Amino acid sequence: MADGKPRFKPYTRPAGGWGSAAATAKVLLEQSVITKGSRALLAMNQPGGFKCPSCAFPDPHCRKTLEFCENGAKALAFEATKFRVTRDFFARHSVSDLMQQSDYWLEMQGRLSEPMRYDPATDHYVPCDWDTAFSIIARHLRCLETPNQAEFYTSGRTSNEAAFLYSVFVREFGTNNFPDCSNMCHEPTSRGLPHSIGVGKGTVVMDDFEHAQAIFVIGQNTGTNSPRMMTSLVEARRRGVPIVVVNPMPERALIRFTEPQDILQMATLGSTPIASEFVHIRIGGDLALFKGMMKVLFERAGKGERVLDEDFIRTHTTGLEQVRAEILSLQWPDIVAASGVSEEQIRRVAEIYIRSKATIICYGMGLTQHQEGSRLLQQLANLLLLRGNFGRPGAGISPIRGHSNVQGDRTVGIDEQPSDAYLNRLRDVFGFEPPREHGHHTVAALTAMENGSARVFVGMGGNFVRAVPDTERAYEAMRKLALTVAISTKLNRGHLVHGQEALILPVIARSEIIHTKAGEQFVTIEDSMSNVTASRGVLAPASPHLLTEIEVVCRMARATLPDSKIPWERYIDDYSLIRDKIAEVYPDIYTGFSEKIKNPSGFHLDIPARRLVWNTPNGKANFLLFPGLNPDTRVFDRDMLRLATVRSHDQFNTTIYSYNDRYRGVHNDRMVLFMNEDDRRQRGLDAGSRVSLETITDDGVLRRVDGLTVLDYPMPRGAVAGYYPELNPLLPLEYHDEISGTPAAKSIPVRIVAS
Ligand SMILES: Nc1nc2c(c(=O)[nH]1)N[C@H]1C(S)=C(S)[C@@H](COP(=O)(O)OP(=O)(O)OC[C@H]3O[C@@H](n4cnc5c(=O)[nH]c(N)nc54)[C@H](O)[C@@H]3O)O[C@H]1N2
Ligand SMILES: Nc1nc2c(c(=O)[nH]1)N[C@H]1C(S)=C(S)[C@@H](COP(=O)(O)OP(=O)(O)OC[C@H]3O[C@@H](n4cnc5c(=O)[nH]c(N)nc54)[C@H](O)[C@@H]3O)O[C@H]1N2
Ligand SMILES: [Mo]
Repeated sequence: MADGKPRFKPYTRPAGGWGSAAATAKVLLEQSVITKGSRALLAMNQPGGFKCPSCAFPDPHCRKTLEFCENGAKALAFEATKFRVTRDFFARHSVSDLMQQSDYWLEMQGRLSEPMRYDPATDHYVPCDWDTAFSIIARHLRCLETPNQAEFYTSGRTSNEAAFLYSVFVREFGTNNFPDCSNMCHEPTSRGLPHSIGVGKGTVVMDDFEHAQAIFVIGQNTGTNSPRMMTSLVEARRRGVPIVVVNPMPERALIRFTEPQDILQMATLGSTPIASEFVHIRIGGDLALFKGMMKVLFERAGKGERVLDEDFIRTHTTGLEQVRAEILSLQWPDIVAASGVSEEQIRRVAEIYIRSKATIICYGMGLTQHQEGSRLLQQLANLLLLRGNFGRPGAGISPIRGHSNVQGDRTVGIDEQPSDAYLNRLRDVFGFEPPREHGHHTVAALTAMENGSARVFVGMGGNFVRAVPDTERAYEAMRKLALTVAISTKLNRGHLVHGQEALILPVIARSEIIHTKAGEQFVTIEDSMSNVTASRGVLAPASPHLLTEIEVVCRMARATLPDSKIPWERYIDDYSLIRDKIAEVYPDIYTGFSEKIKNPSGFHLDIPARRLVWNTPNGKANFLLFPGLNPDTRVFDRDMLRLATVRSHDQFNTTIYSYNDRYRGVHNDRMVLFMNEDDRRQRGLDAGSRVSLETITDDGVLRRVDGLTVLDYPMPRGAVAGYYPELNPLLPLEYHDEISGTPAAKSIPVRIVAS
């Protein structure tokens, strides 16, 4: 538990600044990595160094000596920590004992240091040498009735090289079951945008931020989750570029920010206002906002104003008329009610959009994690297409990805719905016939585990049971498995909720040196803007017993597929051989990989939409129809509130660094419910009272979380927020986007019940 009394005090200063510097120093001290940590910090995101293990935002131009970022430093400190989870630790604590501990406590125990196997006789993890571990995996995988009984999860810290080999191994083994953290994250981007613009990635690069005339930041807590992006926003604001922030929570860093890189600002305690326009949207109200903006454009175009880019629309797009008709049929009172935003403000925001000749729209989980997340994003694409905001400097769509290599992993084959063209190349390059049947994403994998058709789960990083919806069901599903394998760096709940047999396989982390028989190796990652860069660790590995992720994959492959013709052993030592294979399988984007990666600032993977080439079936960018104003299924209940589950400033996904959320004024507590004061009064509740939340569903299952403290917070009416993963028990597995499978973690229908 938190070691202090819960305290709630609104935070009124700018975000960033000295508070950030102090927090960084504190965390380095706590994890006892002051000198080692500072040395590593100097190498982070520098040419020749390693890539920050935290978020996927690109480095701002590689030009600063110390790219300061509080949350990057935290991610590093917790990776470089001096604490270790040893065999003695597991001997002291049974798994049932560990299950009683909090996620925070588990994380604080430090780095995993040797492979372990679960012993059901004693309920303890016991040491297990690597060869035994691989033979256990092989035994289980080889006795399955079909390879589709195994699920191979990936979390987005895994390098391109490791993820690529993992995807080759799993396909040679015979399945496309690739549940991925991306399935809970930016999958609506990957699945929704290709129908619109022919590519499921962003079309913006760093330079575009310097040419943009307006920037939208939608559903994203930038100062906490992609802090390096703040530098671009500060610079844009100083140039007078309007920034429109759309969020149900007035996130502090998006209101006012002190740039820790700016010595003058730091010295004078100055700060920059960020949002020139803050749109206090209802949860899920974005669809109505986008449509309202489009309505303004269509209405004004109808009066003869040149607010649409007619040339662009004529040359590059189809489908405008049906979209125009739908939008013009919508009534303003409905748009205002659904968005929670006044017509006046929607017109003002539309005006900002119209005046800008180059607009970037950035977005995060506030848009993707809805029941119709993919179609919601297609409407965002419509909005951009109307003014031709593609293929010109300073314009485009910019999904801000989560994990540092989540985009790269998908590019190199972590995909449960691979195309035939890709599978053919894989066959030609590696000489085996890959499975053609599409596999499971995260929700489907969980369903298969639940109904007993899945028998083995392998997790390449991550913390599956804690990240997925319906926590109780997920625990039960996991416990039905014959074998669970966790390839990890830190202890987490996923090691404790396990199958009949279970393995923990500890690996070398991003910040650590990889030394093989062929000498020192580096890996590569792809950031949110499709730049591929090298990452070379600088710290000694946390333990001599760790393997690289690559070696784990290769030895798992060799043990499972003894007759495989693929030279797995060679890839263990020489990563350039892996890159050569990546280049062969993806000639369009990766030709010359080994040469190009010598450039210290890496290289950009082609995004056809940037060149106005549309990889859609009709070769055009498409205006797509999504009738209505609500991206979430309607459940009717008089007392319904929409719950967004969000990250605090002191966590990385399921990893909890502390119980504080500085910018939201929360200290020593994570069981809180951010709520509008009038919603609270209407329910006869006192501020600070304890309540329970129940999910509104029609499946007859009671989903309930107790012990939440109500905080008065500037939320829109009808919207509440609380923390992930504590509130995941409230999120039904079935509440997900049909197109992408992404759970609607930002819009859970709930009601408050007395505690
Ligand atoms: N330090 C740190 N960095 C991280 C992570 C971390 O946990 N810690 N996680 C990484 C990962 S995997 C990811 S995906 C990203 C996540 O980064 P973000 O996308 O910033 O993630 P969240 O904190 O989940 O919430 C996003 C925002 O959505 C808003 N929101 C909620 N509902 C709605 C809505 O209906 N409409 C709109 N417009 N906004 C809404 C919330 O108020 C919140 O500000 O960050 C990555 N970086
Ligand atoms: N309710 C709700 N649920 C959500 C979300 C939400 O906003 N709300 N967000 C969703 C999102 S966006 C995401 S991306 C998922 C995140 O889901 P995951 O990616 O599965 O979760 P993480 O917490 O990032 O995983 C942390 C674990 O990864 C391991 N790890 C760390 N670094 C490495 C490494 O270098 N190699 C290996 N092999 N292992 C490593 C450590 O053991 C650590 O405990 O959660 C999703 N779930
Ligand atoms: Mo994510």
